[in-house]
Amino acid sequence: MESVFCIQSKLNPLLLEVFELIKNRINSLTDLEPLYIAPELSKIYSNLNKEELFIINEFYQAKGFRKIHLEVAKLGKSLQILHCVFFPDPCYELPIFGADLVVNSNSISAGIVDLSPVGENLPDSLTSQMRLLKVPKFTEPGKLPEWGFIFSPYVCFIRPVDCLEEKLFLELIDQYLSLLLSLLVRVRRDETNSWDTMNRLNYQKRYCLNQKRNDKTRGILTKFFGSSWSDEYINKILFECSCDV
Ligand code: BLA
Repeated sequence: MESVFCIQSKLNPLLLEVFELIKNRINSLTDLEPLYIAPELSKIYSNLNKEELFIINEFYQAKGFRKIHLEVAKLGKSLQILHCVFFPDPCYELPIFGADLVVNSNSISAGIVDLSPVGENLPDSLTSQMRLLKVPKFTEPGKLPEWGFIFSPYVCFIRPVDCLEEKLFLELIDQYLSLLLSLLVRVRRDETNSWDTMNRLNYQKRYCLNQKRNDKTRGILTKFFGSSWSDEYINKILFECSCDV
């Protein structure tokens, strides 16, 4: 079976480190279970005109999370992507963890990580912890696109300029995951049909709708797979949110 381990020699070391780090966090979750995903969408591979394309998707469910998606993609010679979203179970007041790492010609062209709110603001206890984090001053911050209002004030969007900044970015991802998982231990579960639960689910839908406006993701997928495949992939795999609680 093709897995990240079989192709790791072809992947950027930072991307692999981020993958390992997130995977370890996922494995620490309570009641972890893999979620079914159609085989033609879990491992996508093609080798056209020496352009090697693969996408490996993993989906899980765990206490506090209705869906965790971890994806590694290599699209042609120069582009590699790590994409990860922890969609919370809306019964819990937990933010959405999202991370995107784009490797272009073996250097990181963009790194984005956030704990995004599922209400007007992040929970107060989380905000006070995030304020205490020593977020490094990266040399090249990115400018968020218009749909970026879905992110929290603590979103980190950068192009790391050297190994030190790459390491610092990796550590930040781990710190955000650590805060998320420590919050999970403290929050109580609300009723499925409570107003708070419904409201948080609506914010998840809004998050997905706006992520779908990312023309860079759509553009890259369309270039390699065509527009109807790309639309279906974005709607069904990356940012599907038709869920009932
Ligand atoms: C940017 N996303 C990008 C870029 C590419 C992709 C090529 C431009 C990088 C650059 O400027 O050098 C491509 N990302 C992908 C592809 C997939 C992917 C093909 O995940 C999946 C197969 N995107 C997310 C998540 C977040 C996110 C979870 O999927 C945030 C938590 C953010 N990506 C994000 C943002 C940008 C980006 C904010 C910058 C967009 C812009 O500058 O307009």
